[in-house]
Parts: sequence; C-alpha cells; structure tokens
Amino acid sequence: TLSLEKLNMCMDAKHHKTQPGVEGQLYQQCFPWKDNACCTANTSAEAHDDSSYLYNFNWNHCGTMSAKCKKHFVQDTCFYECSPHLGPWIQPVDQSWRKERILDVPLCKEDCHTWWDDCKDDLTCKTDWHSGWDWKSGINQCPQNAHCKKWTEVYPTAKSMCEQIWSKSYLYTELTKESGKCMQLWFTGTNPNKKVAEYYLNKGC
Ligand code: FOL
Repeated sequence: TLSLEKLNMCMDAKHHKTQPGVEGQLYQQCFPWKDNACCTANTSAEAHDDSSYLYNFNWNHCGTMSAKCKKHFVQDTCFYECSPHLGPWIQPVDQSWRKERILDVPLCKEDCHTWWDDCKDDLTCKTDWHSGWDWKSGINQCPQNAHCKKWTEVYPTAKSMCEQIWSKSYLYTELTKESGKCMQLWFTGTNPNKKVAEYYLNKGC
C-alpha cells in the first residue's frame, strides 16, 4: 500500500467499513470520529452496550465492571472500530473473525494510565482478552482454570494491561499527548491521530 493511502483507511475486520467517511450520527463516546470514521452509526451505538452483538463480549465476567472502568472499554471500542488513521499498524492476521489487526499502536501515556487507574478496583480472570474464554453460554465467561483476581494482580502495571489485554494491539509509551507522537483514545474536536500516523509513515520512508 502507498504511504498516503495508509493515512486514511479501514482495516479488514469484523465490523469495519471498507473506506472511512463521514458519519453524521455517531453515538456518545464515538462522537469525536463523526467527520471521518471506519464505524457505522449502528456499530457506534453497539459499542456502548454490554455483551453487544459486535463480539458478544461480556465486560462483567468477574461481577459487574465499574462504570469508571467500563467507559475506557467503550472508548477503546470506539477507537478500534472507528479510527481511520491506524494504517501504519495494520497487519494481516489469520483469524476466523478478521483478516487484519492492529499491532503495537503507540498509545499516549495518559490514556494508558487513566484506563488502568480507573480499573484498579475491578476484577478479571485473564490477561489476554482475545482468546481462551468459555463461550458455551453465548458470551465469554472465565474458563475453568481462570479465577477472578484483583486487576492489579493480573496487571501489575499500566503497561502490562495496555499491551496484554488485546494481545499487543497497543504499545506502551512514555510519550504524552502533546508530543504528537502517540495515539490518543480520548480527544475532542479534530482527530489528533492523523498527524501521528503521518509522523510514523514519514519516519519509515
Ligand atoms: N480493541 C483493541 N484496541 N484491539 C483489538 O484487537 C480489539 N479487539 C476486540 C475488541 N476491542 C479491541 C475484539 N475482541 C473474541 C474475543 C474478543 C474479541 C473478539 C473475539 C473471541 O471470539 N475469542 C475466542 C477465540 C477466537 C479466535 O481467535 O478464533 C476465544 O477463544 O475466546
């Protein structure tokens, strides 16, 4: 793919549009992506629901996830489904539910730390949330061998959570939002991640 195309594209995955574009009605936390998005309005609404049809994913697998923790997972879902500027980190993958994934997206330190801080009092039973669940009820539940533990036992550091939860979708960085060299899950107004993608594309050529 030409570098310029990588600046504005959607990965070939379960719910992504083929091309990014304007979406007038993106829901709540996905609203910042409305001017240019890889998610549909419907996907953006589903991103806010427990066990939504997107992946039937159950955030409450170790009791009810706290609202302050859940909002980061909603934001991560918006980022994953809606971002049109992930081109530099899109990789082919051999999985039943997607043909492409993101790998080592450099995440801004603030976004990783606030996520981990807000989830500190919650529980989980697995470090990698992409695989190894018990799906026999239709939604993911903790498998036999995995007991619910304190978040901080499963993820001793913010870095361990951000990198391991979605099997290296994110790379932990010490970069701050103002650096312009890391991707932001949380933003308002113009999408700051376009310039970041541009920076990494130019770096590579
Ligand atoms: N957010 C980010 N940032 N990166 C991601 O890759 C990502 N992926 C999801 C949601 N948010 C993300 C999708 N999550 C399964 C589990 C979680 C999931 C999608 C699918 C699942 O079906 N797991 C099966 C294995 C499926 C397979 O690999 O064939 C399991 O065994 O639990």
